[in-house]
Amino acid sequence: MEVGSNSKINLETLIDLSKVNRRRFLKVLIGIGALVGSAASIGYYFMGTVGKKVVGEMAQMLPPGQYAIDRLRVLHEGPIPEFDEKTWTLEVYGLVKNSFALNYEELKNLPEVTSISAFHCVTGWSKLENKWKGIQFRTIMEMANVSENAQFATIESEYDYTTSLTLKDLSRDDVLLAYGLDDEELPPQHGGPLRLVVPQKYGYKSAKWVRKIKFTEKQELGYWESRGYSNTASALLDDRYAK
Ligand SMILES: Nc1nc2c(c(=O)[nH]1)N[C@H]1C(S)=C(S)[C@@H](COP(=O)(O)O)O[C@H]1N2
Ligand SMILES: [Mo]
Repeated sequence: MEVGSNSKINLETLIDLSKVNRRRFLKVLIGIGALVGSAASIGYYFMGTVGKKVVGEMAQMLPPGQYAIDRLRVLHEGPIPEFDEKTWTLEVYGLVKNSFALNYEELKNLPEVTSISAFHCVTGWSKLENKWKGIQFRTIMEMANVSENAQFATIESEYDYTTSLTLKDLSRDDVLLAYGLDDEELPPQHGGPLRLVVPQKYGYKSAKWVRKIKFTEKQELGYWESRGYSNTASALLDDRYAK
C-alpha cells in the first residue's frame, strides 16, 4: 500500500492499516504523521481493536454528523419476516465455482467469530460497541470459490430488500453475517435469524433477514442506493447521498 507519496490520505486507508498490526501501523503513522497531522489519526490508533477472536475495530468511533444513542433502534421498511428453522436456507450463487445453499444448522457449524463494532444509521444515530456473533463474510467467499471476474456481491433479503458491496469491502475482518447480538440470539426485529453487518458503512448496507448472496461482475444498486443514498456509504467520510 502506497502512503507517503500521496498528500490526500483517505481515512479508509488509515483504518485499513490498523488491521495490519499495531507496530507496523505506528511506524507508518510516524512516517506520514507530518503529512496527516490530525488528532483524528492518533485517535484511530488508540481506538482500533485487533484481536484473535474479537475482530472489531473502531467500536467507539463517532463519525462526523452522528450522535450516540444507548440502544440500537429498530428501523426497516415493511414487516418482520417469520423464521422457520426447518425450511430456512441461505443461498450462495452467481459468479462462483461452487454455488450452494446452507440450512440453519449448517450455518451455525461454520467457524464462529465475535466482533465488537459501532453501527451508524444515515439518519444520524449511532450505537457504539455492538457485540455481533456470526461468521465472517469472507468465509462464504472462500466456500463459494468466487470467480476471478466477480467484483461485487448483491445481498438479497426477505421482501426484496437488497444492497450491494464490493468484495474488497466485504472481505474486512469485521464484516459478518451475524446470528447473535450482545450474547443473545439475534432478535427478529434486528434481522434474525441472519443479517449482514458492515460497520464502516451506513446501516442500510447492513441488510437484515439475508436469504441470498449473489456474486456479480457489475454492481447492482440496492434498495436505498437507488433512492438517492450513497452507494459507497462510508460512515467515517460523511458520505450519505448519491453524487
Ligand atoms: N431487510 C432490511 N434490512 C435493513 C433495512 C430494511 O429496511 N430492510 N433497513 C436498514 C437500515 S436503514 C438500518 S439503519 C438498519 C437498522 O438496523 P436495526 O433495526 O437492527 O437497528 O437496518 C438496515 N437493514
Ligand atoms: Mo438507516
